[in-house]
Amino acid sequence: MSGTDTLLAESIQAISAAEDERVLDYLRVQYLGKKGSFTELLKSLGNLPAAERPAAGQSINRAKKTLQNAIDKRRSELVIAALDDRLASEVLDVTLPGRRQGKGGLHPITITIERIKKIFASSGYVVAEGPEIEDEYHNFEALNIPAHHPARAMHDTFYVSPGTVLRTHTSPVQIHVMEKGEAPFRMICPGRVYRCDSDLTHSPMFHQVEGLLVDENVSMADLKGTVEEFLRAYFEAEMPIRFRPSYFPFTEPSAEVDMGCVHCGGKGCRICGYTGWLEVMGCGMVHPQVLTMAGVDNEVYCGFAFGMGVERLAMLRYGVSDLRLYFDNDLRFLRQFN
Ligand code: 2NM
Repeated sequence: MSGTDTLLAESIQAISAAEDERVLDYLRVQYLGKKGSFTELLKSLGNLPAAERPAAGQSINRAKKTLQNAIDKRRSELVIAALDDRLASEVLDVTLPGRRQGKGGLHPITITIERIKKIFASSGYVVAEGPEIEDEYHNFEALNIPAHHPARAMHDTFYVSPGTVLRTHTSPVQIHVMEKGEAPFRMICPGRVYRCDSDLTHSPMFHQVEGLLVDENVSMADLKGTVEEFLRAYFEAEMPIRFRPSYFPFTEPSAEVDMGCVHCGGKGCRICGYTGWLEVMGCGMVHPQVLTMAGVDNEVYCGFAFGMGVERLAMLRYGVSDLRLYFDNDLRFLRQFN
């Protein structure tokens, strides 16, 4: 075997064993570069007898071409192998489900207020809102609750400063509307109210919806029909209802509305205190004094009003057993309403 053949065999062997492009480039320079083995071989042609030089020269050039082809082939093998490695390590399964943005939802108290608003809106009631910080006049005096009246103590008021309170009910909103507008009125007032009272069944902040209708010849029968219709719509069922005489300074007469116990169906259980009835709202005919103070002529107009606790109504409808669940913001609880 000639020197050229030996060098070609050796170099081909080395090229096919090259494990990356860097090594391959190094070998190319070693064999074919300006000072490479094949170049040296060509330079040594001069040592041969003149007659042998053309054949030897051709043989070396053929070997160089063969080697260059081997280098090109090895290079493309390495490029493909590198690409296969990347494809294997950076594999992405496009059929996997995406990571979705979690969807928010409304709080059950908000859902309940919206439902109540919708029911009354269908009877022409407008929604009125007002400030949570009120003057004592609108929270008390205008509602026929004078200073030193026991009803003030009853309300466990939070005082912001002398003469200014956190509203203990949403009735002051109705007083504002009557003061500014002209009868007749038909409104519901949802919102936060505050009472210094906190235990298993009372939260210092809770939500109320109060309703007020003022017109000519409004009767207690209108009030009873309105309350009955509302509870039927709200609970989506025919509910047994009873009116029980009660007292509020701002209504006369006044009544407490009871509903057949949703838990025991009226048989009597722990929930209803073994009476078969649950208290769901208070109501009455607006006291003529309240109308007069708000600038409504009580010789022409009269009206009824009612008030209910949203948390309590939501508990009854959704079967929530603990008032505090509404304020914990535990997503496991909140998600059940959406
Ligand atoms: C209740 C019960 C009875 C009431 C009265 C008024 C106003 F402003 F017209 F005088 N608003 N709301 C009222 C009456 C509220 O809640 C238990």
